[in-house]
Amino acid sequence: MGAESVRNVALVGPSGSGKTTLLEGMLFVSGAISRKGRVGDGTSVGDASPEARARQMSTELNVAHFVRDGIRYNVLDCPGSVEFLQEMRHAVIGTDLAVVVVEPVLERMITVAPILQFLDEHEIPHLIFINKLDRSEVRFRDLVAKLRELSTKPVIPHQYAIGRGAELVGFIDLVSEKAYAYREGAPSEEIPLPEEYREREEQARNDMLETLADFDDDLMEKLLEDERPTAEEILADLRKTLGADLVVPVFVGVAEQDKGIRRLLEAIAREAPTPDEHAAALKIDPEGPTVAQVLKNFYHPQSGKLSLVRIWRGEVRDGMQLSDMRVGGVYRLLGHQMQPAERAAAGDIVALARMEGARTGALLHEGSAPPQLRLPRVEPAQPMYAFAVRAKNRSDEVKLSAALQKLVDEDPGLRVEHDAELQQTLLWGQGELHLRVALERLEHKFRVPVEVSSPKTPYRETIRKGTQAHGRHKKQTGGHGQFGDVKIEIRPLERGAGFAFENRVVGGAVPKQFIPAVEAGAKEYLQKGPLGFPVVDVGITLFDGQHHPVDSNELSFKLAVGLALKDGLPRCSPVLLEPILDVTISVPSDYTSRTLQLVTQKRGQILGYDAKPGWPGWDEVKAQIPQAEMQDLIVSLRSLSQGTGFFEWGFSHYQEVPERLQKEIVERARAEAAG
Ligand SMILES: Nc1nc2c(ncn2[C@@H]2O[C@H](COP(=O)(O)OP(=O)(O)O)[C@@H](O)[C@H]2O)c(=O)[nH]1
Ligand SMILES: [Mg+2]
Repeated sequence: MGAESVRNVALVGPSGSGKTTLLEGMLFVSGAISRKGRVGDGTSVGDASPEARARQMSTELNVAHFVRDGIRYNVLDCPGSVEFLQEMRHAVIGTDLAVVVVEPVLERMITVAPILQFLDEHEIPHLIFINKLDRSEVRFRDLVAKLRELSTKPVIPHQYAIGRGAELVGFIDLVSEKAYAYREGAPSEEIPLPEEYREREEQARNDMLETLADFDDDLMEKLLEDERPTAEEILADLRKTLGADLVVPVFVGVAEQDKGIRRLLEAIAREAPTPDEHAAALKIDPEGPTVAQVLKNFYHPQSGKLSLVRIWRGEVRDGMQLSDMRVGGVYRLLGHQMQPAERAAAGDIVALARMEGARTGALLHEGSAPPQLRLPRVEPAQPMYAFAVRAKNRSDEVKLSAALQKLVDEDPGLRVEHDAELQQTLLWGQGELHLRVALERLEHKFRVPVEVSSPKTPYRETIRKGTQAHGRHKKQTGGHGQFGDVKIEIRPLERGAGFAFENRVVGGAVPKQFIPAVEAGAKEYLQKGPLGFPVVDVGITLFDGQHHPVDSNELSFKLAVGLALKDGLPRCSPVLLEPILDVTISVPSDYTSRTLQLVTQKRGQILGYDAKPGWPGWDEVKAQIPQAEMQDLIVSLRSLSQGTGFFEWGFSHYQEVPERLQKEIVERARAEAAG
C-alpha cells in the first residue's frame, strides 16, 4: 500500500470522552473485529492491560490498524488523563492528524485546553469529534461557542447536529448541505433538511465559508460576488487549511452506538493530510536512508521490547540494522495482538522488536551518520509528584533498578532519581494516578514488589550568632601519641554563602602543614550539626592552638576542630533551614482564588498572579512554597480544578523553618536516625 493510502491518526482528548470506545467502533465498522467490545465490560481491543482494566480507563497508548475502502488507518488511542500527557505528546507527533474527542458538557470542556495548546504549539492538524451526543443537554451552537473560546485556531463545524440527548436525530453536512438520520448499526440515511434548522444551517455554513475565505482569495471573491462555491472547492479548502493547522473542523456522533464513525473515517480519508504531505511539510527528502522515529516503547512479558515507530523515510525490514541495532521483527499492532509484517514503508507506523537502546522520541536511522532532519520533538516534562521507592525484598534491589529503567523507557513522563544525600530512590511522575499505575506495573509486569514512602526533605541548619570555642584531642598510647589543639571563632554567614574558612594563626602555634586538616575536619564535622542536619552558612576562623613536636598529626587536628565545633555550635542558637521552591501554577481562572488559598495552606507566599499568556481563560499564579509542603500539591491542585491544574518548579533558596515546626522535624529526624 503506498503512502497516499495510509492515514495515521491519534485519538486525543480528556479522559472518559470516549476515545477507546471510538477506536472500538472504528475497528467494528471496518470489519477488523467481528464483535464489538466495551471498555466498561473489559472487552475492548484497547485498555487490555490489568492497570487499565482495573480502572476502566486508558493508562497507556492503545495501537490498532485496519483497512477500509482501500485505505490503511493506523490509530493511536492516547490516554486522556493529564497525568499521561507526555505519552500522548510523543505519540501524536508521529501521526498526521489528531482527532480531539470531547464530551458535550460545557463545564468539562476546559479540560481539553492543554491538549489544544500542545497541538497548536506543534502545528499538528486536528479536528474535533463531539461525542456522546446521546447524552447532550446543551445546544449544539453553545458547544461550538465554548470550543471557540478554548481554541486559538478558528473552530468550524463541518457537521451540524440535529437534535440532542434522547431526541438526537442525526446531522447536517455543511459542505453538501444534506441532512442525515443516524441508524443503529448501519450507515446514516439521507433525510430532508428539517425546516427549523434551515436558518442555523445557513448561518453555520456562512461562518465556515468566511473562515475558509480568509485563506483563499478566490473563495473570498466568490463570496463577495454572492457566487456559490461548489462542494469540491469547499472540500479542497477544508483539506488545505486542516493540513496546515489553520482551522479546526468539528464532527459529531455517538461512539458507543457507532453513530458518526463512518462519516468521520470518510472525512479522515478525504480531508486529512497524507503521510507524504506531512513528510514534505517537514522538508524530508524522500530519497535517502531509512529514518524512523520512536513514538512509544512497550515491554511485553513474553516477547520483550517493542518500539512503535513512524517511518519518515525509506523502509524498515526484519533483520536490517537501524542505529546499530538489529531489527528483531516488524509487526502491526492490534491492541495486544502482534501481527508479523516483514517490512513496512515510509509513511507507515509499525512496531519493531528488540531495539533495546531505542529511547522514546529518538530517530533510528540506516547507516552511520544521523540524519540531518528537523523532525518534531517533545520537550521533557517536568515531573510534579514523587514517591521514594525500595524493593520489598532486599534481594530485589538490582532487579528494581533494572525494572525502573524499563518503566521510564516505556513512559518518558516518569523519571528515576537516586538521591545520595538522603539515601532514597525517587520515582517521579505527573501525579498520583500516574505513579500508582507505574507501581502496579513494577509489581505485575516486572515482578518487583516495592514499598513506597514520601520523599524526605533536605533540611539544613545554620546558626544565628557566633562564639569562640576550644577543642583539644590528646591520646597517650604506647609509642606515638596524638595531639592537636585549636581555638576557633564560629560566626554566621549570609544566607547561601555556604562555608568559609580562615586561618589567622601567627607564630606557628598550629604548624602550616596541619591547617588544611583543620579545614577538612571542620567541613566533615559540619555534615551533621547539633540539630542533626548539614550545617551551612557558617564561617570558621582558626586563631590559635597548640601542637606537639612528635605527637601532632593531621588526624589529631581534624578531631580537635570537631571537638571545638561540638562545644561551640550549640551556643550559637542553631536554627533549621528548609528549601523553598519557586512555583508557577497554571489553572483555569475559575479556580484561581481557590488555588491562592491552597498556596497559603501550604505555607506558600504568593508573589502574584495574572492571565496565562496564550492560554485563553487560564491564570498563572507565581508563588514560593516550602519543598516539605510540595508533596501533595499536585493532588490538591487537581482536585480543586477538575484535574486541569499543573505547575512548574525550581529551587529558590533556603529559609528558616517557622519555630513551631522545628521541634517536630528535629525529633522525627532523631527518631529515624536512632531506629
Ligand atoms: N452515552 C455514551 N457513552 C459513551 C459514548 N462513548 C463512550 N461512552 C462511555 O464513556 C465511558 C468512557 O469511554 P472511553 O472510551 O473509555 O473513554 P476514553 O477515556 O476517552 O478512552 C465508557 O463508559 C463508555 O462506555 C457515547 O457515545 N455515548
Ligand atoms: Mg481510553
